[in-house]
Amino acid sequence: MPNPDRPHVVANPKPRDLPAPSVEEPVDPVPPLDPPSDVAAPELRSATGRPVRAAATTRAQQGAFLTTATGTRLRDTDHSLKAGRRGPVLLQDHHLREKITHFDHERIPERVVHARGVGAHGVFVSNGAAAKLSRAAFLQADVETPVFVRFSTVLGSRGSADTPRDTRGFAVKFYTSEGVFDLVGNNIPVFFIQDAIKFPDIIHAGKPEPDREIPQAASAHDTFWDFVSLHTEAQHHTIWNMSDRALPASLRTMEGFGVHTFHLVDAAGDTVLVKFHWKPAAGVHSQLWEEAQLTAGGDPDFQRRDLYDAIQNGALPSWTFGVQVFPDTEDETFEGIDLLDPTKIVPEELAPVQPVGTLTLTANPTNYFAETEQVAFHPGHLVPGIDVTNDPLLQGRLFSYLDTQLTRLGGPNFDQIPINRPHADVNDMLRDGFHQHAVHTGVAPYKPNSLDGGCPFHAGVADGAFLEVPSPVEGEKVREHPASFDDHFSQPRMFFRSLSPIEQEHVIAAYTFELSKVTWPQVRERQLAHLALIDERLCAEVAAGLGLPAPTPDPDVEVQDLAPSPALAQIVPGATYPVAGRTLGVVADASTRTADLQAVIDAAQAADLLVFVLGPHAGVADAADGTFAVDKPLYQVRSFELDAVVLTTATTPAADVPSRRDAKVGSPDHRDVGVDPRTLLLLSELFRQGKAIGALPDAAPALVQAGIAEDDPGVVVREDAAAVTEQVLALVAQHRVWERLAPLG
Ligand code: HDE
Repeated sequence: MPNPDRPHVVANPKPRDLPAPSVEEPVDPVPPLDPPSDVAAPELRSATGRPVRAAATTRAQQGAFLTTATGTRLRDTDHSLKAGRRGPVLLQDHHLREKITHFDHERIPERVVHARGVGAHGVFVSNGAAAKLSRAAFLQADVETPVFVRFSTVLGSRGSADTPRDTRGFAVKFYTSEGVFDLVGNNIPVFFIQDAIKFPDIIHAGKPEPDREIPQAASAHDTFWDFVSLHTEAQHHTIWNMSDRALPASLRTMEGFGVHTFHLVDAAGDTVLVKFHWKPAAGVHSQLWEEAQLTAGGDPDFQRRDLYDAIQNGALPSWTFGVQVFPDTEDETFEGIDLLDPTKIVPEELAPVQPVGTLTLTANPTNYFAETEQVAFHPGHLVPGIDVTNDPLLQGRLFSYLDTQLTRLGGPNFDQIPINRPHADVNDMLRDGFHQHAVHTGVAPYKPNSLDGGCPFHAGVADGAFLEVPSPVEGEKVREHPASFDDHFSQPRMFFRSLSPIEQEHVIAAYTFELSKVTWPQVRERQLAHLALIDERLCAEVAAGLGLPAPTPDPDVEVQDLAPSPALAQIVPGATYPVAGRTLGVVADASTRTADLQAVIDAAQAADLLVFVLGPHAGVADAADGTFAVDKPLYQVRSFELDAVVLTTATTPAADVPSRRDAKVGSPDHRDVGVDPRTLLLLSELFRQGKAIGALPDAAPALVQAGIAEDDPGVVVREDAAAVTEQVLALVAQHRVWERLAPLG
């Protein structure tokens, strides 16, 4: 137990502000606890969009006593109703049957794609720059619009890990005064396919193979590569998926893209074409493949935890919303790029992203199922001032997202689920159906009518009606795409050649790893032929890793040498980013001085980092002159959880080392060096992952044993604990110590 007379150091992330539970089961009836302050719930609106004046918790369970679903109080939920203590259960036990029946139906079908997701509430504040382009009310200057955001992976099931190599969904629901606008985007600006009719094909190819249902949440398998190597329009998205973009370090460090081109329409009916972008304030940052793999095993919930923790601790994630703007010309191209082709980007150097507002995530959901699982996005949820284009991928999506909710959310009334309710009046003449929450009045849900006084009436443009862009349409019915969709390799080449050398190495490693998992040599060979078209070196390096000859590029395929786009590289030498919400480990043990430990914690917390004290065991541990609370014992912590570390001590082997209960202890030789082997493992992993390492002089022996020199890049050894921490934070601001990851030679 901690000695109250000795200094005691605690560095936990702020606890949720809930009353501490008692050890004994409480027996005095109390009403349900209020939710903690870091969460929010969908704003209280009626099923038809009107604000409801009631406390936010009105929707949650009420009263101190256990009841049936219909409010009858119950005296026992631990025993079924039996004919005698040892007798059979009676069919008349309505409580048992209600409880079990409801439980049997607790699960709904997970999303066919994007099943694994995490959501948060937030606010979007427009800066007004888009007001000249669009009449949408939420884009006018200084308008604040509540939003709900859901991030997701694409391929894995709902229980899969957060960190596979995959595209991430970035879906934003704006509850505007003119109805809901959903921007259902991804963290990669292009898509695998140009036409929605191919969506089942790419997803069937990417999902676990149907015979054995493996691999889970991974593209490194035969069917994925079979498809993308045959359907070559997938090559651009595939190279993005092989890049660091597919391994975001945190959901807070992802860019987002609307992918398709949209119309913006101003008050006069004039239109422009735009592409939507989200730029993270924290900068674009990714995990290394080693980290992603360790994370999937060590903490499959890593990214949702990171998002929740950041919001709970006030390091509020934020993004700038921006648009690339193009004239709405008849041919719908810009600088020769077909704006209807979702496998193409427009480089930012040709059309800069113009900021139009800021999104800030402010609260975690109160209930995962009610909000994150039941939220239903739909690219057809549009508001006046924003309209779709003829992008054939977007056109198919306009059908799909309504259709899928019928099965997933059990009927056509999913817009009435609290998280989906609009913040605008609804008078839609849609009636009945499963789970109808509205109690509609009147007798005439049809138009024209006179019996309900003619209500509802058509709105004119002056009343804020949605007006489709009146684009002329003509043509023969064909199952064909325009010739401009045919270039599948020039932009992948531009992408690869725009990356920094470190990112290029990661792309090479990713293709090599993934193709090494492909069992059919024919598929490897086919994909290598495409890499030859993208970039000779990329192809040669991957081929070498696979032990195959590098093919020569097919002379019949014309690939353009487009100018590189520096904006595509995410590693920008010298760039710094906010450190709020990043993680620091502080290693301490019985030789640590509490003042040093406290100084590290204070300096890091002053910069809003999450600080974890790493110690020899859980609970409270002894320091040289006091005690400290351990957040993560050495047997539990792993490098992927930390952005940097500061050692106040070299650590002597903890009490559990001799038992070798923890496999990380490794070989018995470690015992001879007098340093806990887990500290050495942590240091060597952090070092090779390019993370900052700080140490007080007492900790220097651990660096020596880990083979790290004091003058290695990103290593800080100093007397003053606060000064060490400051320097470490300056390194964290660069995301990583890139010198350590630069290709050798
Ligand atoms: Fe989706 N997609 N998608 N998709 N998509 C779904 O809708 C679909 C596409 C995206 O967090 C589904 O409610 C088709 C592109 C996100 O709830 C489904 C096509 C982009 C999410 C569906 C595409 C996306 C989805 C599954 C080809 C980026 C998760 C459950 C035309 C611009 C939203 C659901 C959330 C979800 C269909 C292509 C993004 C089946 C047919 C391109 C972020 O309706």
